[in-house]
Amino acid sequence: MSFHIDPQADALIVVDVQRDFCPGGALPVPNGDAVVPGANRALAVVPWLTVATRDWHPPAHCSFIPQGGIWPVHCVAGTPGAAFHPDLDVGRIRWIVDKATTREMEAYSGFQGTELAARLTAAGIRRLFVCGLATDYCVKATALDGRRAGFEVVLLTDAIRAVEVKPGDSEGALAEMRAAGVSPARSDELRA
Ligand code: VGL
Ligand code: ZN
Repeated sequence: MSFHIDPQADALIVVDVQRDFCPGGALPVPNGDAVVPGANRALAVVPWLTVATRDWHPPAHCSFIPQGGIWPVHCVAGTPGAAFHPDLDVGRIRWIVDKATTREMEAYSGFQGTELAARLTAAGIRRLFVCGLATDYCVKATALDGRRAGFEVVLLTDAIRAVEVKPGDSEGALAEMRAAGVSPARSDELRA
């Protein structure tokens, strides 16, 4: 199947492709860097609205273990670990959306506590292609919120990887997204 990109109505959302979520980082997603080729392929095809979200935490964020949270310290704003993966084609990214930027608020979704939905709607966007990290956290939350905000959502299944804290989390996340009307595609099925 191929997906013809409508420059006026389609947006790409690249979720949290940051060093800390890749091998060698503070909260590595197994094979996290494997999402980069597919993300770059999609970035090369979507001509206008390409968005990258960043997990962008203050140093004592509530999700961190020292603060009583469940995650190792990761993606602290402005640190090398919060930078995009060095191979991500950042030159093609039009908007950067930072999330979970205050100490007391966790946000897995790129829509939570941001202007993303309003900005996409104002730009006339109707369909979102979503890829990135991690399938079972920020990708899932972003895709589901995209549906709730009224967008058609297509998941680039070759360009996502899961944390899989518990075995089955990845499958569960895919099932939840499917049930919410998120449809699957591969990055090489996108056509200009
Ligand atoms: C994420 C755990 C904590 C993600 C962010 O991007 O999926 N996961 N913070
Ligand atoms: Zn985080």
